Amino acid sequence: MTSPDPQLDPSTIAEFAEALDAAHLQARPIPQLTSRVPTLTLADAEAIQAEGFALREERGVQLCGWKMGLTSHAKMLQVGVHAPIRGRLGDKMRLADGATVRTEGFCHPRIEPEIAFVMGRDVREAVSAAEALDAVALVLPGLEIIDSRYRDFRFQLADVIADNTSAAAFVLGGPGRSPCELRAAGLTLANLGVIFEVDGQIVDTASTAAILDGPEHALAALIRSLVDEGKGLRRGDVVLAGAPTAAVPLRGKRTVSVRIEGLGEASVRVAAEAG
Ligand code: OOG
Ligand code: MG
Repeated sequence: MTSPDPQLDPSTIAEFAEALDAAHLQARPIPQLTSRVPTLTLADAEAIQAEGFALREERGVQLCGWKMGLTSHAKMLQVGVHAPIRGRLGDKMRLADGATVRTEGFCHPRIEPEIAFVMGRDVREAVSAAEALDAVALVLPGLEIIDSRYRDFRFQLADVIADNTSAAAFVLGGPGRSPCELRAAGLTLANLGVIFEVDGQIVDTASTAAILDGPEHALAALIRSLVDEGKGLRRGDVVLAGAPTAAVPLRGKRTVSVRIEGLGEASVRVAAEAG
């Protein structure tokens, strides 16, 4: 994933990062960047994502990890983009397990199940999936709220990368298990059952096998892409592996939860919208 240099000039990159940031702050979606610049490259998109996150950092947000997205066929089919992507997680995106979410602050929020990793040590070089898992302290059930800052939740690959892969909020549930504890319990990370429930009804089920060749491969792919750019993961970083099922719209729902075999569950409540 070594990116060539951006094609756009720095002022256009800054303008696009600010437009996406304003869409996020005002919960008002904007036209896709590729409708203005059809030749937007992935390097441009990465630069816009980095610059957009820097704007958040200026407001006091701290990077607390990374997310992989579009790592399952269910997700790729849902959004029509067929390549894994990588986005930044900020500490203010994290909600407590069981938190009540207000949907007014989002453009068109959706929610999806996630497998989350909490890193037990720094990783600064490319590793195999097994080695990546060795650096993990805890594997947790999670939920991610995604919110495209583009109209109609439609985008091409470069658009969604520029938009920090639709990252909006996430919840880590529990109790979770370390990779060792999972193995000792006879469970395989790459084949855990996932049950996704909305308002007490099962809306989807999956296996973690839906995520690449298993969630640890998403972690290893993330590490490779970071190391390519001279970055890495730090102890304590959170990594989301990508949803194994399609996402569902959050508005109008009351409760959403995920149960993952051997890991426990995560949930949110949804506040009724005023008016
Ligand atoms: C892109 C984000 C994808 C996942 O888990 O696959 C993602 C989107 O669906 O808007 O977070
Ligand atoms: Mg996700």
